Amino acid sequence: MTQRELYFISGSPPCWTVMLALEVKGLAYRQRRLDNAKREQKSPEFLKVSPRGQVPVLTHGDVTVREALAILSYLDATDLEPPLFGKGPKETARVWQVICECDGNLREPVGDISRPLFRGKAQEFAEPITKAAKVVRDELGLVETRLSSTPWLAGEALSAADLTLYPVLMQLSRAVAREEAASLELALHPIAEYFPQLGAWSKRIETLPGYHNAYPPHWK
Ligand SMILES: N[C@@H](CCC(=O)N[C@@H](CS)C(=O)NCC(=O)O)C(=O)O
Repeated sequence: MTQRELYFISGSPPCWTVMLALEVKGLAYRQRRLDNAKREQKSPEFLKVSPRGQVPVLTHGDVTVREALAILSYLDATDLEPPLFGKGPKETARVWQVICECDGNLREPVGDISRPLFRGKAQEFAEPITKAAKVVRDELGLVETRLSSTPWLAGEALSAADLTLYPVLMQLSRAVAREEAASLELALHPIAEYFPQLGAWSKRIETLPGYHNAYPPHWK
């Protein structure tokens, strides 16, 4: 059997998305963790695999795939069950819609909140953090409404949409839980208190088989 290898940085949302997908599909793979503090992703050796020095990267025999969504679609093509991009046009469209909404509307403001908070710069960046929090709250409100009618973001089945949003939400959740965030009153912590459907959905993800294998090692 051809070995799969996944290059990743612990805690990186797109890497976590791919790891969850591998676990959900029950696919064996070797974890190749790169140390961001040592900038291992910019080593000459790794730049041959990923010219931008970015993760995730999946290698599988003579195939190398970069970009989380491209990797998910590769995994669906080699091992369909369970399908991550829907069964039929309506579900497929919904999966992509949610992914595009997450990438277009949430990823950046979540980064604007989490980067300064992780670096202990809450006060210095109080204004942009507060602004980004408003955008995030509005967007999560829309997700909350969606989850009041279906268990998963694209309908009745888990999909790439769920695996894309979950790590982004966890990044946010860790950031806003920091002590320095309290004085900013972002109305995002704990997320499940403000968005109960999202809280219940997170719990569903957390009971998926293999969830713990995909959990960022430096958070354990
Ligand atoms: N669009 C890419 C994003 C890749 C990306 O931004 N990776 C970050 C980790 S979240 C990275 O490799 N950062 C290290 C660096 O740029 O040096 C994907 O979804 O795979």
